[in-house]
Amino acid sequence: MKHQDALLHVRGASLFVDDFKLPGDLLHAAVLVSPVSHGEIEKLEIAEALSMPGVETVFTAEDIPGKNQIGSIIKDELLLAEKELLFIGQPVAVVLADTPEKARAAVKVIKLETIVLPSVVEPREAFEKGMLIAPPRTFSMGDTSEAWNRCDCIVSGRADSGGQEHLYLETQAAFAVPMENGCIRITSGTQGPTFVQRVAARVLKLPMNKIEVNVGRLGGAFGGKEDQATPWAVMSALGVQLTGKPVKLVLNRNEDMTWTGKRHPYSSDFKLGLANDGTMLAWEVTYYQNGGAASDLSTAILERTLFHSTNAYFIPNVKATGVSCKTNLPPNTAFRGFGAPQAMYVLESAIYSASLELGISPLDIQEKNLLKKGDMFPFGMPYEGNEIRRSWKKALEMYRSENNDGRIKDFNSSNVMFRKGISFMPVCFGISFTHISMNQANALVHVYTDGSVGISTGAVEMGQGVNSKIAQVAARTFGIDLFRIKVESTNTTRSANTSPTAASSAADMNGNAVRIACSNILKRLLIFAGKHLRAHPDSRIDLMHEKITIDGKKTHLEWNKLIGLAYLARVNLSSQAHYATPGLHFNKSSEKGRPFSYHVAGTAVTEITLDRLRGVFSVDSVKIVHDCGESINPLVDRGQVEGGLLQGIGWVTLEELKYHPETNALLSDSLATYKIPDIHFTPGEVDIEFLECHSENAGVYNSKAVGEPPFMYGIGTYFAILNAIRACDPEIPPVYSAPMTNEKILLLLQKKR
Ligand code: LUZ
Ligand code: MOS
Repeated sequence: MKHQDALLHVRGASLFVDDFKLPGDLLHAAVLVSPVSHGEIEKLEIAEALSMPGVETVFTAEDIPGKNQIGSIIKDELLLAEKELLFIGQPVAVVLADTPEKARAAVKVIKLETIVLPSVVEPREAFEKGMLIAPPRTFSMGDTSEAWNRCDCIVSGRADSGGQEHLYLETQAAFAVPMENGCIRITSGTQGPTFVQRVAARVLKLPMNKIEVNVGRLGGAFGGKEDQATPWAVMSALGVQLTGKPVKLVLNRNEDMTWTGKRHPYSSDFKLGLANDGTMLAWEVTYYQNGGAASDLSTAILERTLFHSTNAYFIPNVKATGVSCKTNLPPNTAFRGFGAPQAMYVLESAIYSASLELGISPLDIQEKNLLKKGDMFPFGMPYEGNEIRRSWKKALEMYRSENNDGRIKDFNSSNVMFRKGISFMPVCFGISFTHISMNQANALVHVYTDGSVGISTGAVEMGQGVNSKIAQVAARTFGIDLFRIKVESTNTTRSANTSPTAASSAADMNGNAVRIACSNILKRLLIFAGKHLRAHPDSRIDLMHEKITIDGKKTHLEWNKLIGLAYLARVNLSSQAHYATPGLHFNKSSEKGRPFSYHVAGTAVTEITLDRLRGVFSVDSVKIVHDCGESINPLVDRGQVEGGLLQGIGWVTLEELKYHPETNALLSDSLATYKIPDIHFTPGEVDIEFLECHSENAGVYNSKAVGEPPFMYGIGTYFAILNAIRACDPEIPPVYSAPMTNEKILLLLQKKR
């Protein structure tokens, strides 16, 4: 089955937030933000802006009727600044005017005078100054201090990884419309409609039932709209409350890139101890996370970093510490992988470093230490699958069967200008929100009298294809054709108290809720059909391919007819269902438990070619063996693997955030200066093989989550480049500082020893 929205997308007929036709009295919002990375408001004058043509009003923190607080896990973020300014892009005032241009023109004439204070933008500096978002946490297993004595080889070092701009095609956007009796309906480009509803209610001082949040679809999100779609939606709603008119707020690309948070940059210290044969014995790591100026989701992201500190490997003695550091950058936030890529990058750096020290290939160290069924993670959960080793074995067999080692060796010894490098990258990613209570979803299913079906869930369609999967689950559960199913918008009135569409788990959890709701209706229909057809009470009634069967034999009673008759007989044709992922628990004082319902694993083999004179490279091929469980939609899953891979390669190579050294203003604030992978950069070959797999604890209909895990295959490209550099000159010391840009490669190649 194709992605359900493909036709709409290619015709330009999909409706994104900015595409809706809105009433003529619509007001457009523009936001005045802090121009300094740290300071205080000395003077804020809005009189001139108010007198500009087309301006309806200007509002600031003083106009907020409820709480000026948008924080989720920790309540430490204001919607609009009061006195202190903590980052460039922090909202200060909102102008409402009859066009976006007039609103932005009025923003320019607001007088904002500030006192500039010293800023901190590096996490280690923040740590030394005691600027923390939360107390540090440590996950440990075994006894590292004792284990060092038994190691033949100990390597230590530092590994840094940079931030990443989400660059969703649709920028942050929302509009809000006044309804009867002080109620407000918000349309938001958010991954978390309930979160928008909750915060809007808090800021506007309304009960949640007076705020309805509707989400049609997002033009991409990647985590950037899990928390950070909220302020713009709440500002729109506040504008409605203050003016009684509809309000729309759409950030332009430059605003979005400069003002909103990104993937967390990390700076980490590692120490890895091994036996001479490459067996890893002890692992100590400290992650300094650059949290930005408010907590946002930083503590949850750091927690996932700790959960993935050993990636796909078993290490018996582990001590992993994470510190979330507060800096004067926009609050960093969720981004595909949610802290796990940062953890995996550090461990791969340590393995690479150890391989040089021991004189054995990284491949041999990796293979020797892959998790086996029953091996313990440092957080007290055993690894229950076998897909890590199976995917590795298959990837290695494919690689060896083509004599790639020989080919690359020949190439590197005969070619003057170019060197090839390869890498293997195993990935093991835990599925479930690490915050246990978030692992719930619900669905509301209506069967209409003409036999068509409408489905509402908490899942947000952001291009990833969750609606296609949900429609397939419904069609399969009922035993009817897919064309009958419509997946409705995500709406807090139809699906209440939902978790954000995140953690790769929306199809798993919402799909399961849909499965339960559909089977509730189906059970009633089958009882009715049995009576209607006067079937023997012991016979087995089913619905298959749109027809009722009795003991496997087709009858004349088909879906449309059945629904019409059931309605007349007053059978309930709707159901609401709830799903809570079973078996999850975690104790935050012992840092042990079972936080994940299962793991997704796979292995990527990356080959690159490096131009040793110019420092540029191309990714020739990436071959991936990936475990999707029993895929509901192989085409959609393949798209997720390809997209995740590319985004991961971009993170470790091209995508570099540059800030002004004095003002801390983002310099890479446009598509001219911030480069993400494009079609020319794409690997020559991307080969994806799905592992045959049957797992007990997997998602809906034994499928597996696919959104985030493939991102981390991209990390392999970094180490393939390091290998190609070594093939140019083995004396060049490796650096563990992502992204490995062309500029960095060139400087490394030119390094005088
Ligand atoms: N979001 C979240 C996530 O709130 N909790 C998580 O554990 C998570 N994991 C991955 C991506 N987003
Ligand atoms: Mo996410 S990083 O919003 O699953």
